[in-house]
Amino acid sequence: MEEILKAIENASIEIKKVIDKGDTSKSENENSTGDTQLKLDIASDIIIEKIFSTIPSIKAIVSEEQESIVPLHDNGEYLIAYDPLDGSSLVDVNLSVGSIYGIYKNEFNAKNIIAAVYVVFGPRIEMVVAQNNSVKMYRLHDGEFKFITDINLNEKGILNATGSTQMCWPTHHRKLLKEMFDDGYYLRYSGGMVPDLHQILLKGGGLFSYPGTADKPKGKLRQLFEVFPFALTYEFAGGAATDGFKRVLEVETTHIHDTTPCFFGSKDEIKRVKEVYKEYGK
Ligand code: FBP
Repeated sequence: MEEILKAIENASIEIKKVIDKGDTSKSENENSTGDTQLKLDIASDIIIEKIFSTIPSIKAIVSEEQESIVPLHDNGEYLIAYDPLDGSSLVDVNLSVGSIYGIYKNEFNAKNIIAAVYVVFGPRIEMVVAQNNSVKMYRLHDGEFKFITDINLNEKGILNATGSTQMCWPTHHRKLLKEMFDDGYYLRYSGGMVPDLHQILLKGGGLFSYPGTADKPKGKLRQLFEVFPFALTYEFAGGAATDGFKRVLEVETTHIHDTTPCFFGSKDEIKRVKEVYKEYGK
């Protein structure tokens, strides 16, 4: 695992150069979800694949930007699903973006995720590692990632970040959010999953949600590359993650690009989501 973390650190240093100097225009390709890929997405993907292909303990990888699983080393122990540059369209407006990695054993599914890493590219570059029931944050200083702090969520927070557009929210989601704002929650949403979830983790708690919507009944965020890694991170930090009804880490995967509705937060907010969804959701 140490060599994987080192590989992610090295890839992040390279990706930062691409963000700083890179071309933020669209490429001519679409990814498997039908999004037009930015040249930045492709460049970041190439950096990660090149570095991972040198690590013997990695058996196979799958990128959000690619169609299928790429086998690497037959005798490797780990499978890695990653989103090379989540929220890349925000680079153009100089908001934070991030990379997300889910580390699995045996098969790419929720049952088999054993560790997760994300890297935030903001005014600072920070890497958060969830493994062995703990969540640790590192920051890049003078070319090296240095340990900064353990991350632990409070039982309840004050931030509320929710995706999609209100026009497409189901009625029960609208009700949940209205009640939370009436209770004093602060709206905090940049449109980048990594910085939005990072903020909630570092400020002690709250709720991030991307529900099933009228236009995307199964949500937008992808299970293997985005949702499962953050679910593990939130659980290890003392919070929780649900699809509205059950733990996110009990959601079944039938295809590598499957999506799921998802809610991440401190325990109190997740309990609240489940109560509302149980009563009104389907
Ligand atoms: P991409 O994979 O297309 O970048 O989408 C992921 C994402 O940008 C997340 O980072 C973010 O939480 C979500 O989409 C925002 O979606 P919306 O604009 O619908 O709220």
